[in-house]
Amino acid sequence: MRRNKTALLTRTALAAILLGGSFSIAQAKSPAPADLKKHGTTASDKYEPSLDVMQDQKLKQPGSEPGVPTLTKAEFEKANKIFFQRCAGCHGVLRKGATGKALTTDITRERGLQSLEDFITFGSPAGMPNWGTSGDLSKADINLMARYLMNEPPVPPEFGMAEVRKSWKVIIPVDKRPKKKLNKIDIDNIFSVTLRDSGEIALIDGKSKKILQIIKTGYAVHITRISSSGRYLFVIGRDAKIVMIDLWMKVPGPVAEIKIGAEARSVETSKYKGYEDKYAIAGAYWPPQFVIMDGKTLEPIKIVSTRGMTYDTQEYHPEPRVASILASHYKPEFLVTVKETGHVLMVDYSDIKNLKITDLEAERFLHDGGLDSTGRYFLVAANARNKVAVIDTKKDKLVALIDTKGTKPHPGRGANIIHPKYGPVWITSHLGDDVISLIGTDPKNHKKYAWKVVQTLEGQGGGALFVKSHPKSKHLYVDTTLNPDAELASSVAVFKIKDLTQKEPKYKVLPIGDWSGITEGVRRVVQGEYNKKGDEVWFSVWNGKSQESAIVVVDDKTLKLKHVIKDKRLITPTGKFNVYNTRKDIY
Ligand code: DHE
Repeated sequence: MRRNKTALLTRTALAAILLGGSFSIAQAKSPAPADLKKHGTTASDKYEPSLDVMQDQKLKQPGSEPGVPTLTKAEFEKANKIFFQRCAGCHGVLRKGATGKALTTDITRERGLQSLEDFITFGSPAGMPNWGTSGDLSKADINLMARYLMNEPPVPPEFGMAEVRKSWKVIIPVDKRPKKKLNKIDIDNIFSVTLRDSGEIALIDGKSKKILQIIKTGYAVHITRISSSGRYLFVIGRDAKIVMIDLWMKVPGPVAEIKIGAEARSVETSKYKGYEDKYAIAGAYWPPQFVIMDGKTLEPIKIVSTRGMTYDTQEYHPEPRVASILASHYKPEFLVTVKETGHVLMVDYSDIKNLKITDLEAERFLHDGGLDSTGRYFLVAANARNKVAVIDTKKDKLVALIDTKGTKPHPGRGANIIHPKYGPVWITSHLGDDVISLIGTDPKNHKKYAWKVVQTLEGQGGGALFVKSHPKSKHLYVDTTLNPDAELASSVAVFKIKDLTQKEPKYKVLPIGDWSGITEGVRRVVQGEYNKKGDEVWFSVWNGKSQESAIVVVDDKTLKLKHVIKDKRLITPTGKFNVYNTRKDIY
C-alpha cells in the first residue's frame, strides 16, 4: 500500500516536471482515481497512429555526441521500432510534439536519464500511457528508450516527385481496358472489405455474399474509396501504396498502383459534375503532403506539402499529417484536413497548374468525418479537442466549432438521421466515453438546432469507433470496438429513431460476436455498413490474424441475424465499403 502511494506521488511529480511546470510539495498528492484511469494502456487509450511502415525503415543513426549515451546499431534499430510503434503517433516523427509533448533533445537531455525512465514507466495523468507498470515495456526497453530520446532523432527521407513517379505502375493501360462492363456483377452492391493484417481486400457480392475476389493491396491496408462512376476502387495501405481496381473487367483486378509517401491513411476521388473519375488524391502521414493524381492511371500530377503554422498559435509544425480527405459535391474541390495544425484546405482542382487553396482555420487534431444528409456540410472531428468542426462546402467557410460533450469524438463518416423532434441530425460516438452526440444540421428549417448538440444518448460504453444509419432505416447502430470489456467489444447497440424523444432512450444489444459462431478471441465488432438497398447492415467480427474472423449480416428491419460470411481468407476484416453508398456519400 505504502509502496503504491510512493509510486503515485513520483508519477505526479514527474508529470508536472515533464509537462513543463514546476513541482511543489503542495502539489504532492495522489492523483484522483479518475486521473489514474487515464493511465491505461487499453486499446482505446492507444488509439493513436502507430507508424507501421516507418518502424521498418532503415534510418540513418545520427552521430554520437559527447555526454550523451551512445547506442549500438542493434539498439538504435530496436529503439526506432519501439518509437514508431508506440511513441511517434503522439510525439511526432521528429519529436516536436503533437497530442503528446515535444521530446526534442534540448528537453530530454535536461530531464536526464532517470527522469525519462520514470516518465516512460509510470506515464502521466495528461494521457501518457504507463508503459512500464502496464507491462508493455521491460525495464531494459525503458532504459533503451530513455537513452534513445537523449540522442537526436533520425530524419526519415522525403518522398518527392522522383520517388512517387518511380513507384507508379500502370498495370493495364486505359486503351487496353474494357469499353463496357464485362461481367455480370452488380458492382454497385459490391463490398470492398479491408483485410487489415493480410494486406488484401476481399470483394464480396452484396446479394450472394460470396467472395468474388481477394486482391493484394498495401501493407496494413486501411480504407477504400470509389470513383464517382463506381467503376474504380482506390485502396490505400499504411505504406502509402494505392491500388486501383477496375470493376468492369471480366475478373475485377488492379490496373494501376503508386506510393505517395512512406505512411498514409486517406484517399479520395473527384466527384464534382464534369470531373467524375478525373482525379484522385491521397494524403500522407509521412512526409506530410498530399498528392493529386490522374483518376484513370494514378499518374502523379502535383505534390503539395502540408508543413506550416498551427492555425491558432501560429507556430511552425514540421510534420502535420493529412487525416481525412473528402470530395466536395458543390465545387471542384477536395477538402484536405491537416491534423496537427488544424487547417482544412479546400483544394480547387479545376486548374491544377495554378492551384488555388482556400485555407480554413478549424481545430487541431482533425481526424475523421463525413457530410450531412444534404451533402453540403462537412463535419469533422478534432478528436483530441473534443470538438467537431463544420465546414460549408458551398461557401468554403467554417460555420461552427462544436463541443461534442463527450471525450474523443470518433464518427467515421458519421450517421445522418431525421430526428422526430430536431429534424436532420448528424451523429458521432466517442472513444473516451459512452456519449453519443446528435448535432442539428438544418439551418434552413430547424435553425435553432443547427450546429448544436441537441441531444446526447448513453451508449454501451467507450471505445466506440463508428456509428451508422441509412436514409431508409429506422435505426441507429453504435459499435464499441475498442472497449476493454470483451462482451461490449463484441456487440453493438441499436437505437430506434422514433424512440429518441423518450427521456432516456433505450438501446437493444445485438450480440454480433456470438452470432458469428466464433468462440475464440475478443471478436471485436467493427464498422456497420449498409448494402445498396439499405435493408441490411454488415459488421466485421475482427479477431487476431491467426484466429477466425467473420462478417455478420443483420436484417435492418427485424434486427435479426440474416447471414454469417466465414472463409479462411477473411483475415482480420475491418472496414467495409459498399460501392454505391461510398460513392454517393450515403451514411
Ligand atoms: Fe482508421 C478512417 C486514421 C486506426 C479503420 N482512419 C480513417 C481516417 C483516418 C484514419 C485519417 C479518415 C480517412 C478519410 O475519410 O479520408 N486510423 C487512423 C489512424 O491514424 C489510426 C488511429 C491509427 C493507425 O495507426 O492507423 C487508425 N482505423 C484504425 C484501425 O485500427 C481501424 C479500426 C481498423 C483498420 O482497418 O485499420 C481503422 N479507419 C478505419 C475505417 C475508416 C477509417 C474503417 C473509414 C470509415 C468510414 O466509414 O469511412
